[in-house]
Amino acid sequence: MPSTLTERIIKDHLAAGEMTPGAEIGIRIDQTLVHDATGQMALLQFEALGRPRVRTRRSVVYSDHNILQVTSNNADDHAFLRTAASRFGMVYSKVGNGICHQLNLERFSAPGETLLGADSHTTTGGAAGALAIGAGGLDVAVAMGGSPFFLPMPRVMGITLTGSLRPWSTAKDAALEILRRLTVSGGRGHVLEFKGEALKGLSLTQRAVIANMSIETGAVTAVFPSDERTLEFFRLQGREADWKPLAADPGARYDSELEIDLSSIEPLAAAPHSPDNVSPVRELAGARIDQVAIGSCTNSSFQDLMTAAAILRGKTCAPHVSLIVAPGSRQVYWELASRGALADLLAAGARIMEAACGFCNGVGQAPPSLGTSLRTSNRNFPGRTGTPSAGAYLVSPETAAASAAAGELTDPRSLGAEPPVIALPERFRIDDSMFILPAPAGEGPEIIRGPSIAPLPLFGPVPDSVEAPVMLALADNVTTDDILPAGAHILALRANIPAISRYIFSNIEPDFHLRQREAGAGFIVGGANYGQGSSREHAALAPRYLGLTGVIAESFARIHQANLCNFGLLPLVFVNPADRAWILKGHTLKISGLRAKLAAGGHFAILDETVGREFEVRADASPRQREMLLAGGLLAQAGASAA
Ligand code: MIC
Ligand code: SF4
Repeated sequence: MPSTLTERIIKDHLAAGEMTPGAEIGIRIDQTLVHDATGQMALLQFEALGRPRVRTRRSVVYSDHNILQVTSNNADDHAFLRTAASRFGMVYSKVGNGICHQLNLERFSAPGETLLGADSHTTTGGAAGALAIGAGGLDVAVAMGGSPFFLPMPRVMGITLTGSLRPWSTAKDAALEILRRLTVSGGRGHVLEFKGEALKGLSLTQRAVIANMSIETGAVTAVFPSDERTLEFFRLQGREADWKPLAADPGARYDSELEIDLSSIEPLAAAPHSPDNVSPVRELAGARIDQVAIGSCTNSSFQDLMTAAAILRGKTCAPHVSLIVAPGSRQVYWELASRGALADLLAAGARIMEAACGFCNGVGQAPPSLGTSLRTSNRNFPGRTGTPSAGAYLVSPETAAASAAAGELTDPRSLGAEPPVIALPERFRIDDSMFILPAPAGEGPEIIRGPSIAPLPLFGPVPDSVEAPVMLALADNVTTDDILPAGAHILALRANIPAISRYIFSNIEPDFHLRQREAGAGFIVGGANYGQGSSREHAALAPRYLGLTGVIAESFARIHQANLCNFGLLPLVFVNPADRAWILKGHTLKISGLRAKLAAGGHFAILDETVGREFEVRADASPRQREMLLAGGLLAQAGASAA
């Protein structure tokens, strides 16, 4: 049977299970990545699992998120990551080297390999023909130890691209068009596999923008074939030897199909507060803006920033607008500097940031209260900018640059018929000196544990009976930014669960943590696609630490569902979704004989004692995950002990 590219890579890496869509499979992982928001926990967990050294082909720890250093926490975290990485056999990427996904593409991506990253935008690696998947830190820790990564066998959505992008329409607009069509949940359970004649017209950098934002549709990941355009990028990186061609077999069958004519796409923007709230820029033109931020792992490549600089050359950023530019990597930074583009940006009044995530998840550059930010990043969830009352539009670098000069949301086509043409060098400047190689096996430094690193919390088994309140009843598409908000002050606590737990649901109810602690146990009621967005396992780990028992929802986002199971929190789905309407905040729910019910398949009734009515739920958990839940989570099941 002819295989899709997705099936081909999975087949090559299959370690457990059968490739039946929806059934749990285990796949072997070639490469992993973690960073300084997820890596502290992942490395503590790796240590607790008792593995002396990683068993992957390559594992990299990046410092790119937690960079503001307002207190000593960030630097303490980095010292921990650097020394633990060296000891455990991982490459460490220093602060200033760039954003993990951009760096992975530049230096480590490999067609046909699997990459598991403790970051949802690991999907970016699909641009180079890898099966690149985001997961919680604990799942990545397990994979670093050489064990398979488990996930439901994805369905494959074939997305055929036809035509070619018109002047001023970009890969970002194509990514937004996909979101407009699929919404933030339309990709759930699927790998988006790209094909079609139009691929010839898309560079790896453009493909990366689309692969990056595929996670916003809820997809497992996206994958592009590895072809001449892929080779072109590998040449620029001096890595021709890492390239190989890869494509789906002719006649491969897809579970569903979508066709997108690139020539029909015009400049688009996702308006506050969801990446699928997409409209043509021309319909939104004139909207007030206070800030323009160009960068993030979506749009911070050489081509993106050179284009923005060329648009801004000779222009000045509007007086009321703060213009921020953050290159994706040191390589991009260097190329911008050596070609005079940095000077153009400076002359236009841009504030040049370090090569890191920065503004993208509220680490600095928070816009003013009730302000509006125009960003080239991938998420505009409420509060994501670091300012709870601000809103953000997601746009291309072209739209961002045009708008910065005009002082309002502006269609870049107003700048003339042809956008700037960016010539590529023969080869980018290669300097890997900010990647620190690990110490040889058996050697390595003492692991530095500064005051920012708290011991790993371990939890007991699921109780046999629960009587607990509904703590919150929430809408559809709850994001992990809602559960644990973004922002530098919160991110600085990623290695300290007791401290970070104070911020759980804090944008919804500032004192939620006190109420949850007092209640001891509790449930969250949610709608469809609960836990969409980031991979942060803290959004499961910290609620569990506060005593939460489980979440009852219509459906869960893949990564968050796995994180809930990993930390022994029950992910329960309504058998009859209409029940959600009458189960209100403050009601008391009762489950008895829970352990036996979970062991028997996890389909049972819950009594709402407040209204005296029962409703049915099903544990959204594989048999492996139900065992894990019974044990109290993955670490408890593995008999892990904290350092
Ligand atoms: C994000 O973009 O939301 C983050 C910050 O990169 C997260 C990682 C995290 O919060 O730990 C992600 O995408 O997984
Ligand atoms: Fe960093 Fe933003 Fe990309 Fe997340 S989405 S990895 S915060 S740049």
